[in-house]
Amino acid sequence: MGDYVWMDLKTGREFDVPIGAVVKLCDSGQIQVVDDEGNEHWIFPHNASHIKPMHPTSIHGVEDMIRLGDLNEAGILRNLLIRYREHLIYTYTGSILVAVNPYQLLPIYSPEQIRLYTNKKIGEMPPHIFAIADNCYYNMQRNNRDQCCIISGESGAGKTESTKLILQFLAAISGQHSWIEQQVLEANPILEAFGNAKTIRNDNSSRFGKYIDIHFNKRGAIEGAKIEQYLLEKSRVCRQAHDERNYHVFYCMLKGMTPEQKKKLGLGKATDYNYLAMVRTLREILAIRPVDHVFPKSCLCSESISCMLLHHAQVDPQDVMNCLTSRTIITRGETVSTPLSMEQALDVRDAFVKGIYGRLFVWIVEKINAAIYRPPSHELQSVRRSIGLLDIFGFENFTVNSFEQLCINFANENLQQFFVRHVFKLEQEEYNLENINWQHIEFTDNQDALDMIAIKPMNIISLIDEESKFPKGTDTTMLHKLNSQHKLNTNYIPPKNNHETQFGINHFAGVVYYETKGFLEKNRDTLHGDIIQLVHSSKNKFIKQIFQADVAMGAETRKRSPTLSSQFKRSLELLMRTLSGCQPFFVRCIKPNEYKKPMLFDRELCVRQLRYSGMMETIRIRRAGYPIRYSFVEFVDRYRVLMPGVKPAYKQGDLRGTCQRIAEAVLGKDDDWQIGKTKIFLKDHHDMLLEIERDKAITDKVILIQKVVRGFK
Ligand code: AD9
Ligand code: MG
Repeated sequence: MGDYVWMDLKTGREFDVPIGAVVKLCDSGQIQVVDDEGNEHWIFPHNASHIKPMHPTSIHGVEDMIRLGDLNEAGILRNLLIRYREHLIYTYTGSILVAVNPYQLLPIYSPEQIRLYTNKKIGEMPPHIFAIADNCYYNMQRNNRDQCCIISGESGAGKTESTKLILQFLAAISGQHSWIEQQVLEANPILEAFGNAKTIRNDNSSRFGKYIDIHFNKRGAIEGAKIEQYLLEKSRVCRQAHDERNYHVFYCMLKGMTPEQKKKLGLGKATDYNYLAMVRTLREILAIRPVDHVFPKSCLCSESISCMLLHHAQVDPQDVMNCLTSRTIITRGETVSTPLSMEQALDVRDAFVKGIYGRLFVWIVEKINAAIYRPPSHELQSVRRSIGLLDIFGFENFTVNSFEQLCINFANENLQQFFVRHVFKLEQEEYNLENINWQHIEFTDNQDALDMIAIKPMNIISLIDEESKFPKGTDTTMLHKLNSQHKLNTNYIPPKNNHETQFGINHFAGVVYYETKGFLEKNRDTLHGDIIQLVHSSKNKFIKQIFQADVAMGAETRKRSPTLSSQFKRSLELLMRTLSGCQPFFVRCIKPNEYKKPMLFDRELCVRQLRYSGMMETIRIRRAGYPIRYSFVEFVDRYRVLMPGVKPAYKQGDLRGTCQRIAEAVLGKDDDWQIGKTKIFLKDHHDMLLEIERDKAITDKVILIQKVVRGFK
């Protein structure tokens, strides 16, 4: 009675795994159990195989999942569940942090908590995002290497909140309370106002990716930062899916400005604006607006955005009208103006608005960087170190997915590959190279999917790109090309018939179907020459400034300018290169339910995320593996203080032997560490023990020196 068991209901559903239960009653061979969700079950003798005893570590849970006795999905899931119920949202897998979104403010981020986590080894304190931040900082100084923290998880899982917490911690412990730290922290609300919006997945969804690189001087104080932004979702400015919203800034302005400020800017209330009131399609616009014969001019005119343009962009009203209702084409050296259809006119208007907003966002980030970034002086370059925090838009799979989702999911494939490469591939390669005892651990590799999307010749991105540059290319011809190239690839799902306009990709996090309508237009991302001309004629300095590059380019160069996907691909490649040069930390955010509710743990939703992120294999490799390694020189020089009489590495004849002697003396001969050809391989707890002993030894030495000095006096 009271024993804990695993109960496998054998439902056969893909994401259903055994659930924990406690035995309440045993009566004439029948057993009554209550499962973790409070449901009662009677188990009859013929079903006895459905229950199995639970390992003691699973009963109350463990802080580090590599200690789990039940190393299976059910064990991992229950561990997170029982901790979550006690508001213990953080759990380690070695040094990888798993964070389950609490959807409520927990009292665990106070200045007192920051103090408690400062200068501690991982494992000394309960798991926490602050411990990761502290370790990043400590490693940066100890190893004199740049660090990065890769925060992943699907939309709404808690990446942005985690990023802000790490930033808060670093700003606090860098200890200056300087103007620059303040500026770095205050950049966030501005970025979120312009780049975040409510989606069905997340009330504060980041619609752009960001990499914040925080720079530290040699004393470890923040001396500046630089923000790199990736691919803001511009289409949201004009159109939002049902139950979603435009960027926060619009509502903030309308709600937060004084009546005088609003009057000055000619602003009304949110419902006055189609762009904010979620009017989605032309048909819907027509449904609420009776079409009189002067459409589209009057419609466009009544659009607040056109009024705003006249008001703020300071352009000739007639020029605006011409620009939105007709198009100038040069044929055989003659300039001809052709009228636009209603639909085309609305598209031009939307393209202009997206063009303004996209450039405005880039300008804001540049402005922030101008305030927080200090270019390194030549001699400083070698001493400056940095911690980079990566917070990109999470994996997305909506009912309808478009070009934006393809880019977002492509970025997530890249991150997953970075994780796989770092945690599984490079790790095991090194064990083999160093010839230590090692049993290979299998893992799911998403390289094939990534190859198909963006790496191998004729990949999906390059085909979309090629078709975008081809003047006669359409979304349909693009889909044909994708099909003929990839229809046999297991990661590609072709349309079911000739009428269907969507294709699917088997991503590491699940299959996503992409609606191809509008793909090329979005990828080309060009503004018609008439619009650029209009901007050129503007008397508003700001508008002119943000379009400066476009005006300077000239029509022909503009046509050949890189597409969105090729720019994005390039910036992702640069990002991956930056990350590869750093020591990485990983934070895996888990979204516990789809309702943004506290204390609600949807087991199937969670197991799905744990499965695709490779958590099982991660625990396995972290448990069996040796995450800490030093070259013999590094090890001897760092820990010789623990063995009286050991000379510095450069004076050693047998470095390997000296390493072995130190490790045997401090860690014990039979403990699970190994010596390879050029390095010593350790577990996290070995590192902690060595560091604690080293701290003690150094402190003892300092005390001794002080005594001697005092003796002299
Ligand atoms: V997206 O890919 O940008 O759509 P994120 O960034 O993963 O997504 P975000 O950090 O914005 O998710 O978290 C979503 C919401 O969860 C937040 O607005 C908070 O309400 C909530 N959240 C996340 N983490 C925490 C936390 N540590 N404490 C309290 C949290 N609430
Ligand atoms: Mg976010």
